[in-house]
Amino acid sequence: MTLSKEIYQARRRQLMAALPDNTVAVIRAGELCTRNNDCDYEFRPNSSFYYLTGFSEPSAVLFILGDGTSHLAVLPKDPEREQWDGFRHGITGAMQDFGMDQAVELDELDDLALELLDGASDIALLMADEYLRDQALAWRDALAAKARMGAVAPVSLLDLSDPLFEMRLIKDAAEIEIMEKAAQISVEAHKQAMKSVQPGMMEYQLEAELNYVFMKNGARVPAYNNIVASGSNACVLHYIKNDELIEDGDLILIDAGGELSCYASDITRTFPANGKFSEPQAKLYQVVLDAYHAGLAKMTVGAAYEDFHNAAVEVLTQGLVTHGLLQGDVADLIERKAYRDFYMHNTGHWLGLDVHDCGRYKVDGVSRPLEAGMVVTLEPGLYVNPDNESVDEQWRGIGIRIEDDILIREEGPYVLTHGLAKEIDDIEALMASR
Ligand SMILES: [Mn+2]
Repeated sequence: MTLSKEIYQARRRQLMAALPDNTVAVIRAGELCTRNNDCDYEFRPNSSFYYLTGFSEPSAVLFILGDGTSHLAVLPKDPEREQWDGFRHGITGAMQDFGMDQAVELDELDDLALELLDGASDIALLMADEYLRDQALAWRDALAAKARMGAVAPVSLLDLSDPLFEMRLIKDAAEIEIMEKAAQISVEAHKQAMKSVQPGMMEYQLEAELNYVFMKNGARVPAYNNIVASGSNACVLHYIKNDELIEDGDLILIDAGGELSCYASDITRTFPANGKFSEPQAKLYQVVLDAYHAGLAKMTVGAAYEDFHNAAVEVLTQGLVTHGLLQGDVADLIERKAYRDFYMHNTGHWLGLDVHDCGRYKVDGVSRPLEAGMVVTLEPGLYVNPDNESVDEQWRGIGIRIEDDILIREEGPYVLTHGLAKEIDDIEALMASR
């Protein structure tokens, strides 16, 4: 799915309107990365660059002037390289198909930069891009060295992260449509995993079912490394080895989402390998599910970002006390963060072009209010370390997380990842239909 070039042009103008007058913004696509010898990883453009251009060839560098006028340095057309590596848009394509006012070949990058930056007050860039920071200073120095010939060097570097990330944080209708498609592809992948799991499989064999459904439906790559964790592997939060045997009686935690047009989806489900939750598994699962529902109720316009996390923590802590994993007064245990032994991550994050998307969580030191158009994950969990001897043996090694992607709307939260079982009965019924 691609958006019209007018959408990208409007984004570039909107960004520049948020920066001081006489600023030139520079942002780059990123470089191809070697996997081994002469094999590269598949290229995936920098999310912010892609957000402003829709252009996904490596090495490209974008300059935007104050009025939104846009210049792109691109890989040249090269029949021989294209024979080996594939199509390039070249300068003509960059202008015609991507709405650039001017495009040049990459070997003219420095000339273009010096022409555009001469007389600009500031250079705005993503300050975290160390390489570009150095390059921008070199351009500044080159202009300063030509001062007697009339060149005027920019006086400062500005970080464009804040205005750009605030734009990316609020999704427009076109983005939401893509994100719901990505979410629904991932829903199908998780259904397929629940239907195909059998004790005796390797975790990566179950992972293959996810990748098959992602790709078959247009999500060429996962948005992040698939987590397929059986048994106590689920207690390792970023378990990606996925190379152990799935055993009868295990719970399986899958955290996986497809990427569509560079937009991420992010779903976690936890289900029994043999299709039926054991009693202790079901008890803790229900606590996490109740925390999910308590969190979802707080995902309304105007609620503070931290509210849904706090609501989930309260339910989780209460559940840990009810089942004897923690002892004491719930409010006091929350105050002392005693739940951290069993719940060590936050209950969500922004979602968009990056799975952990950009945007501030606090503004002026306080948790910011949720706004329509934000997409947030909701992902409470409980993880009982297999070596935790402070709890009864029946709980040890149980790891559970339930995660959906939530669009904040005026009329209330909308679950983009709708249609995927999470109630115990629904999961067992889906698995019984195998
Ligand atoms: Mn997540």
